[in-house]
Amino acid sequence: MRLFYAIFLPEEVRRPLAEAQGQVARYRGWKGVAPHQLHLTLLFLGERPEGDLEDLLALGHRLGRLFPTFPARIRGTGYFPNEGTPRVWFAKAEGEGFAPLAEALRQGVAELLGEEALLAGGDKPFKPHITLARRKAPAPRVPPVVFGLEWPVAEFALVRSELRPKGPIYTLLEKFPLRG
Ligand code: 2AM
Repeated sequence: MRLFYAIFLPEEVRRPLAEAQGQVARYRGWKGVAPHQLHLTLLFLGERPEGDLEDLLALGHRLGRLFPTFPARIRGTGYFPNEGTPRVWFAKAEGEGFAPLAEALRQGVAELLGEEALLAGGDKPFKPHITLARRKAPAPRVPPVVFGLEWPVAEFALVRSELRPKGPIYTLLEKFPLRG
C-alpha cells in the first residue's frame, strides 16, 4: 500500500484555493489537484506492507494525544523548484504545529519500522505546503496569489494513495484528532 500522513483541509480553505487553481487551468501543461484532495503531507511513506498498518495507526493515535490543536495560515503561493523549471505550484502553509508533528512522525516511523522506511520521502527538508497543481508539460509560471486564510488544525490522517491514469485516489484510512 502506498501510504502517507497528511492534513486535509476544511471546505472554507479548499474553496479559495480551488478558485486560485483557476489561474493555471488555462495553461494546459498544469494539472490541478482535485479540490476535495487538497492536503498537506506530513510524511510520505511510499509502498508499505499491509502488516505495517497496525503500528502506523497506533503511532498516529499516540501523537494525536500528545500534540495540541494549532492555528495554521496560508498567505501565498510558490514553486518547487523555485529556480529553473517548476514542477509543482503550491500554497505555502504556516503554523507552529506542522514541523514538530512531522518530526515526531519521522522519529516514530524510524523506531517502529526502521530508518529505511523514511527513504521514500527523499531527503528534502520538510516544507509545509499544499500542492495546487503539477506541471505535466511545458507551461508558464502564473503570478503569485495572495490569501488571508486561517484555520485550526485539529486532526491529521493516515492516507492510502492508489495511482490511476486519471490521477491518484486517496482514501483516508483513519483520522487522528489532536489534543483539544
Ligand atoms: P507533493 O504534493 O509535494 O507532491 C502523496 O503523493 C503526497 O505525498 C503528495 O502530497 C506528495 O507531495 C507527498 N510526497 C512527498 N514525497 C513524495 C515522493 N517521494 N513521492 C510521491 N509523493 C511524495
